[in-house]
Amino acid sequence: MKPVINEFPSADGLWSGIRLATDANVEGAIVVAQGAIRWVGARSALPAEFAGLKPHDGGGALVTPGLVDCHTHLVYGGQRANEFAMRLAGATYEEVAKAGGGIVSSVRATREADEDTLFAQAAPRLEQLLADGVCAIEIKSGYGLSLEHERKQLRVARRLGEAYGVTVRTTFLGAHALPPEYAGRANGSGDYIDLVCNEMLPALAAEGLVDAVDVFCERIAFSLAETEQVFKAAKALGLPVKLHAEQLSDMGGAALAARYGALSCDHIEHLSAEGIEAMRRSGTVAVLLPGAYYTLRDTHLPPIAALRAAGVPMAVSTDHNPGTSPALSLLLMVNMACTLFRLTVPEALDGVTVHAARALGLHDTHGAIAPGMPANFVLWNVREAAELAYWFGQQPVRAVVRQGRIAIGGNA
Ligand code: DI6
Ligand code: FE
Repeated sequence: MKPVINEFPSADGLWSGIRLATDANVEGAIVVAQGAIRWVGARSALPAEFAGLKPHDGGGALVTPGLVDCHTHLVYGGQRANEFAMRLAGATYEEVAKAGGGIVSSVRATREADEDTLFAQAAPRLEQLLADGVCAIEIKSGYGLSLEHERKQLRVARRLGEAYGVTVRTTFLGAHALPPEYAGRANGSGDYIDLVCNEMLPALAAEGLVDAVDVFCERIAFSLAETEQVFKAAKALGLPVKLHAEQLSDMGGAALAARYGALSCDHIEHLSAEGIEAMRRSGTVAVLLPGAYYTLRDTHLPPIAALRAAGVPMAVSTDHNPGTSPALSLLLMVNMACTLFRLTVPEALDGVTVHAARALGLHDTHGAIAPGMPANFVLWNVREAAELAYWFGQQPVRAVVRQGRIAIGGNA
């Protein structure tokens, strides 16, 4: 497939007729040179040396940093609308999983699809997310559950990044579920985790396919001890870790992850006070996933007030996946983080920019508009930042500058 990025015009020049979300009452200006932010501030303070650069008129748009979707399972085969129906009829997520549905049914469909098929299925989903101003995205494996099929997923993730000119961070989630061929074996779970740690992870890391390592630590997935085994293997390879922690129950996963300096703990509906304190000490980001909470019709809220009081940075993400969060709009997650989780608007917007970048270890290059950083920013057709959380189902993007190119709204 032909890369689309080559068709995007350069964003180099002087962007004016914009209002920076940080100071929306005055006209702002951004200077982009060789794809990076050269200068940003009030138009009235623009140094004369930049005044003659190629002009880009923002038409009064509000500007924020490019959004970062820091937790997705974007690459998989098939879809699972049938399980949605089962749950509507009363089945729980855990019951669906035990009945042979759940993650394992996506594993079947993912194994059956070849790389090009997976790419073709994931590409339109990525395009939907990009249309909301996403400039960096995490994509996890975890629907292959064997070396060959995890490799295939991660390769597709890398190819998507290259084709669309979007920053992709790959996360190896081999410890997502027990593959069917290990289920029912005497030491199936232990044997599979050995395979994950001793064969799959080292091989995929050597191929440059792994930016971070994640585990689904849960009653229906992997234990705390198994999680630690995977973390040790990641650390031995110098890879950062993150964790699906305390989504359905308090397993103590967040405290463990914090001990390993985790970039983030995600879901965390059942996070304890000890978990919060551990995350605070280690600087671990709390990733909130309102799409999964909503889809599962969960009622156990993550401990937002306590996280806020402790000063733990909170990110917000789609958790896009075929089972529990078939969400394709990060802005909708901003709305839901406010309405369902009671984040303030600034918290929710920080959650999809600066804190989301931190959750991926990308805070030096994403989540802010600052001199020296690659140019990733969004022009929005709104008057004030609160509108980004207020409207839902609307697509207010006017233009997107991604990696120094005008990826959307090229005539701006
Ligand atoms: N937690 C989730 O919400 C997803 N994975 C995970 O560990 C669900 C994945 C799925 O149901 O396919
Ligand atoms: Fe997830």
